[in-house]
Amino acid sequence: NGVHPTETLDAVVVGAGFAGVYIHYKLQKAGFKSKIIEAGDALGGIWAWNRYPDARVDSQYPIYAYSIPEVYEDWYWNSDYPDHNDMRAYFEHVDKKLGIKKDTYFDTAVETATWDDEECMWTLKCNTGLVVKARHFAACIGFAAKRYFPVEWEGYENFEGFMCHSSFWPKDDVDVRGKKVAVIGTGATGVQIAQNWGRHVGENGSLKIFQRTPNYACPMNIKYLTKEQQDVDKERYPELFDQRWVNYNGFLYQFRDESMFDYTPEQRKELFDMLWNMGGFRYLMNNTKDLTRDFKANRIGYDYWRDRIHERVEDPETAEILAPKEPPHLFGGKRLSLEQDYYDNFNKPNVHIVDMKRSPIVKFEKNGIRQEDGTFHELDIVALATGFDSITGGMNAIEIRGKNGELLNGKWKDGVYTYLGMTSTGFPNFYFTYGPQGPTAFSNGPSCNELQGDWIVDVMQYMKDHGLKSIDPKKKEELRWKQTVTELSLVGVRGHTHSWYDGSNIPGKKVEPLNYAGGIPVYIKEISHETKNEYPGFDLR
Ligand code: NA7
Repeated sequence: NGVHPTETLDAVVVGAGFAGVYIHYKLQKAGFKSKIIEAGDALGGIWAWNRYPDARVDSQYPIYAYSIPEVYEDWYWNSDYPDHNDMRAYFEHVDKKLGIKKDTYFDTAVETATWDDEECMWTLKCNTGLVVKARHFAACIGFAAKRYFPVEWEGYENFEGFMCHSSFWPKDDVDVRGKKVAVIGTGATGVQIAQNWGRHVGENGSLKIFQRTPNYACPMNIKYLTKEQQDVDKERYPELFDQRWVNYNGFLYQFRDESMFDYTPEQRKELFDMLWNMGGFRYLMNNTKDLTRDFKANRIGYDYWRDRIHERVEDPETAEILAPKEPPHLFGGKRLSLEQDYYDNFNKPNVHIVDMKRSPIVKFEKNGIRQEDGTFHELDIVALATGFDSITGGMNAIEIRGKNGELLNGKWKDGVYTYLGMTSTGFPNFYFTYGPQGPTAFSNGPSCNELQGDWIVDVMQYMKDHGLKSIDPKKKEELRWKQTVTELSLVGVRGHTHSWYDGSNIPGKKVEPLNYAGGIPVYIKEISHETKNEYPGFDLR
């Protein structure tokens, strides 16, 4: 009759993306009874939702994947930056190897989660009627679970063409050939959609890209991979996956120890050219360390980037909007994106940039978009690539009640408080991954998720071994962590730039550092201090 009986578990995991699948797999292996609850209809998290054209991983092969040998031993990628089709196929493979789907409730959204301090159990209630009780509750819902539609634009409902947010794309894709199409937003997502539509819109169609802030996109320089090459690489996988723990971002490379000023201008150009040609985030993250620490070095880095973009865009006015003489923000302060032919598309007569800084969008009308200065853009298809209420939005959307009925979204209303970016005082036996005050946006997703997943499962194992019923971080440790996160955020360019990294993309949201900027190796020291010393920062019961 559609009504589920209450299910009692050791642990309930919410979200079947990289983190949720990993934690569930580890719990199964360790003999815990756990299940996953997933709002979507497939494994993969963001990769199950992200179906927009050219949605592609930005972290280079092979580390945007699990380090689990039984998963990688017979898995082969098509390219070193897999696309969303590859990622969905990958999660099918993961399921074949690890058997995750059978333990997952799909199409099920958690509405409330309530802690019972006597029983030391969480009760989760879902939109399908499912009720789950569990000792431990791990929220693995990712940093982009709540999409954002700009609130100041009027008349979304009046538009009679096709409109879609990047995170909720039709499974059949959208045929843009010969149509008048627009992409709004030029973050990592907007750049990917725009370059794809630039390829496919055809001579009889047109593409307008609405930009408020230029994205400092760098070349992806994608390479297609052979099976033979991957077999050779696989021998080194254990060593490569271990390198994630010694590099700041959980990548296979990091900033150089030298300063940009240790180089002559000629040597510097040689270095920049090399990093540029290698592609990916290397120009930013494998550059000299002062690129993101020193304003003068940052400007040199910006100017090189700007020159490279101006080389590719023929119309000087368009080039100036895409890469202005004066940097609109510090290089690396906002999330860069990776592109293939994004900039080249602007050389086509039917691809145009629309500068929203000069004149913002005010409303949608029946046949298009109106800007403040009255300019009207007639359109058939609009992609909204306007981002997310990132990092906290997904968790805040669930009614999570801890001790004394305290609501998590109430506690976090005027600022986020966590310990180690994985727990929060007053919410015992509650853990989260890839969320606030963790390395989240400053790290490779799977690296961060495996690291945090291991730590969380270790906590559960320790409690089981010691007959403990509840673990809750001490208030003073939570305050210390907030201070640490704040102090670290002031070092470097990110502390001087506003973006979704600090919540400022959402009107009314508290603006504060949402990511831990100490880097993966130092984060490992912090979290393993707790594990090794039997959780001195927590109250155990
Ligand atoms: P982002 O990076 O938040 O980008 C959103 C884009 O939408 C960005 O260009 C914004 O301009 C633009 N935007 C948002 N609101 C407005 C309003 N009100 N007016 C004009 N323009 C607006 O989201 P993405 O989906 O691209 O990427 C999210 C992350 O997912 C990405 O970084 C990867 O880690 C994966 P702005 O820059 O704010 O001027």
